Amino acid sequence: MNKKILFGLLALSLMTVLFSACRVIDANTIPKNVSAHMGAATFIQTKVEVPKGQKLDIIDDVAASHIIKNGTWKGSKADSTKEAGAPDVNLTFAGGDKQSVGPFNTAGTFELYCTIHGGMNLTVVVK
Ligand SMILES: [Cu+2]
Repeated sequence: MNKKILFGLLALSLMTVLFSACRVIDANTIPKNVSAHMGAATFIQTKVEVPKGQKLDIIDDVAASHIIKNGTWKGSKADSTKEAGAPDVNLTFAGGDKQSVGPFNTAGTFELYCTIHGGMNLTVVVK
């Protein structure tokens, strides 16, 4: 009988230690990446602001493929110029997926474009 009580007390103290080790973290205090959403053939918002040192989440909201690289569409011509200080971007999206770019460690304006869809540009302003 005493052994059972002792075991019970041990289990209780162990559980107390385990539970107190779990901290509740407010989700709002975790820094979130800025996100840019993509539709079938466009960026939903064509300009995003990213705080210096942070990453950018690119989210494909639909079942369309996209290949996102450094550069921009100038009319019907793709210009794959990568600005100084821009992170290397070469991401293939299959549809309904999310990938991160960066971190953007240099302040400035950086252009990203989709090689599949003409005119599909995103301007990233890093401050
Ligand atoms: Cu695209």
